[in-house]
Amino acid sequence: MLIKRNPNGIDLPFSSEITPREVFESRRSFIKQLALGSIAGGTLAEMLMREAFAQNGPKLAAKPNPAFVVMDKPTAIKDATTYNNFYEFGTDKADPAHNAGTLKPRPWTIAIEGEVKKPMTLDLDALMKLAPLEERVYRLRCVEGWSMVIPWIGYSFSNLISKVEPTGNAKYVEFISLADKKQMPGIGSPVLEWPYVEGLRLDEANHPLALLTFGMYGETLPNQNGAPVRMVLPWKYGFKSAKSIVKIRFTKDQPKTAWNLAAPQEYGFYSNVNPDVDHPRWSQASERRIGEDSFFAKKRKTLMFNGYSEVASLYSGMDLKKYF
Ligand SMILES: Nc1nc2c(c(=O)[nH]1)N[C@H]1C(S)=C(S)[C@@H](COP(=O)(O)O)O[C@H]1N2
Ligand SMILES: [Mo]
Repeated sequence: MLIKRNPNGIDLPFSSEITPREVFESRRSFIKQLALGSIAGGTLAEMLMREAFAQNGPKLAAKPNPAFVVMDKPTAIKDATTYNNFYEFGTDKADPAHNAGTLKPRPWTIAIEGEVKKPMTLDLDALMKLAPLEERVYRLRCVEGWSMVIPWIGYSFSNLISKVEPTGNAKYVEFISLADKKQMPGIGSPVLEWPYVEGLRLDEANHPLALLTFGMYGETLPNQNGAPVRMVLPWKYGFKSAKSIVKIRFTKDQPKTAWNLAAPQEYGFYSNVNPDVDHPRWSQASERRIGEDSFFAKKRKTLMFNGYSEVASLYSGMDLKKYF
């Protein structure tokens, strides 16, 4: 991965050149060969340990909600669980699957605080019971130029909002990920300010598409995908969807979010998928769909709001080039 050092000495680890799929694939087959013992440099036992750690969770039942399904073919679970961004476990796409075995997704508590009439601290089971779980097939578009289609399991975040009753002062919601050095080897490196923080305007968070997510592919979330609870915001670039959330704070002021702090000229607060607003270092007009992106495969055109045009009214009257 190419790391650009900016004048303040902050590393900007989002690759200016996306790791081509072929390179990633060849790396993966290298790892397989390593496991088969045909290349020196790692014992089979070590490889099997890592594979075991990367295993998917127990089954999680949820009724498909046909109102939230895209017709695109879902990404293979193998790809969705081995090609990840989760910098708390390393900056390489393969790192989270290899390293996230140290994350303990149970027991887990989540604190909901700030500008709410009913602040609460819930354990995972209580949180999961706030509303019926649904399966929804969403596209997720990474700011780096690739996308996946994943059957997620969760419920609209609006269910949680109504339970905690925001005060009249609440204008934003802040999502704070776990930052535990003992469980997360990547926390030692200063690639971002930890904890990873993301945020939404309250009305964005109330949009039915905003999914508080506990599972994928009929199973509880694998650690590398943000176990045990994360957001999925399909009309925004992937980095807005914070993983392994421990705290949700309702605020008066716009939250200071991790990527915006690291590189404000590159990652705005809104970060809606927008093919007309290029990243300063690359175009956002098209994307590679993971799984169909061989060297010769055509890229797909990126759609405004990632195709979720129903969110457009949230931004009426806003200059989306300014509020990128
Ligand atoms: N806490 C935390 N959340 C995170 C990230 C991260 O590094 N840390 N990466 C983001 C990015 S850049 C993307 S594209 C998505 C990837 O989610 P996935 O691995 O489930 O596809 O998670 C987002 N959530
Ligand atoms: Mo991303």
